[in-house]
Amino acid sequence: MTTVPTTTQTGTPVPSDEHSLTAGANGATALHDRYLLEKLAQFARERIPERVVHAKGGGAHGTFEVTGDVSKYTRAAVFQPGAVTETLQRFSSVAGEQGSPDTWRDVRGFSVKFYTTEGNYDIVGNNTPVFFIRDGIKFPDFIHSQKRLPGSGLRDADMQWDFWTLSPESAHQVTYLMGDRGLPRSWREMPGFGSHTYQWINAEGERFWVKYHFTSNQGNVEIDGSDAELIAGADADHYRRDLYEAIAAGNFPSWDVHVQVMPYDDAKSYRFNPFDLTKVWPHADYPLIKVGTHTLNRNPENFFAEIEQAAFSPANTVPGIDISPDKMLMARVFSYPDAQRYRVGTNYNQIPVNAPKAPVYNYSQDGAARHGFKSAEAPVYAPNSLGGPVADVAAAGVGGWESDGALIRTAATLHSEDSDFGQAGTLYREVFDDAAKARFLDTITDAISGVTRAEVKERAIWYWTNVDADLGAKLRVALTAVSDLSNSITE
Ligand code: HDE
Repeated sequence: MTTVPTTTQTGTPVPSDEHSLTAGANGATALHDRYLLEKLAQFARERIPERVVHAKGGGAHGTFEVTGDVSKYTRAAVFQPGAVTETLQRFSSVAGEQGSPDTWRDVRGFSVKFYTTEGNYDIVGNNTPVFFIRDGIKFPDFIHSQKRLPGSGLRDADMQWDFWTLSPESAHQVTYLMGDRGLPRSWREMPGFGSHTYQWINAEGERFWVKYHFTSNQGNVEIDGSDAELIAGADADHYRRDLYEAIAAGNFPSWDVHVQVMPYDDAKSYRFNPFDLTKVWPHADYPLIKVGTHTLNRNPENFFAEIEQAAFSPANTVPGIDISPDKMLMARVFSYPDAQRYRVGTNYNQIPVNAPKAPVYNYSQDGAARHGFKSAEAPVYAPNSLGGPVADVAAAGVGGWESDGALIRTAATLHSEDSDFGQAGTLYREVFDDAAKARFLDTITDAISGVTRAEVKERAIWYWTNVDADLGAKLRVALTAVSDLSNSITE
């Protein structure tokens, strides 16, 4: 094997990778050992801030192929019949840090970046179709309550349940989380959802509201709580390893991509607010329409470069797709690019994994670590009379929506079924079978028995009673049994 000499970052051969420069065998280390200095300084800067949420994850490259015809709903090139688009997908847990076990009960992130001919399109969703809150202003508080106490650095059932029960709109998502969906066997064996309502615009400018569903061709397989705990101890990287090994073995996981489509005008008079992220649209009202298949077929060559630095954002839309008046989504289109500028750096979109395959024409320039630049003749301002790029609303295909009224802060309910607990109750009663209901009761009993404040425990019983009266009654009995048991053990 021929070897090449080690060099400094600037390409100069270095004398040693093993011995520092010292004054004699036992003497002081020389400050002018610039390779030692460079090596240590570079090492100290190897980490970038971990994502404040969704820190632990893994991912792969893939291909999205359109097999259906949804061209009457959107003009987006990525969704036209026969289109094939390269993708990047990242899966993640929400609350745990970088090294946290994959099988802790949590919601899982499901982010897909489509490198389309019209620019990057990102769907940054989860493995559940709803979320804990419906207004982005609550997100930092929600996350604080799920992460760690500032003093002890420990996670804490009191603050988790205090927040959830004071935010009853969380009931639907907490029902998913504490149900079997909270513990998938692998990332390959779980579904994905765009979760929000998005907007599609067709070639005639007609608008529709859509929700994305990714159904796993590996099926939905879950594990129970005790297996999850064992795996968490034995192999913290269980999901990451499973995905990597499956792809390395040529066993490529895939998801069929579907949409629910709501005609634009239905939104005003629908039974509940269709932009409320705590609700699903019943399939009976808006059936799934198949768009195509997404397949993961290539592992990253370098985890840091391609997965850690991957920057997803719901703000990355393409012509024929727009956002909706979902307050969560409107907050997210600010938060993600902001997070990437801080976490990865101003020019994060020039890093190969984030760079679009479509050409970039605009007037932004400079900034830390910029390496792409335009020719010296290109104008640096707009408008200009030098033939520089010109913004074109027709090319952008922006959808938008009508709204009026004074600026207000409100939780006003405008639709007849805008309740917090209704769909959580339906999920518990109609989707969970008896065995799933029993596992659910065990899981919430276990989680709430960690609460120390009586007031919070009582509010948790109130919360689940609102979801389902029978469930609430069973929970009270189960919690009393747990506390009698622990009293008798401590006596
Ligand atoms: Fe996120 N979220 N989020 N989130 N989220 C981030 O972005 C945020 C929300 C989701 O694989 C952060 O790059 C706000 C809903 C995924 O790299 C941050 C709000 C859904 C990922 C952020 C939400 C998600 C993130 C952390 C409330 C599902 C991982 C660093 C308005 C529909 C993406 C980063 C990846 C990551 C903010 C709510 C999913 C801080 C403010 C709802 C899958 O920007």
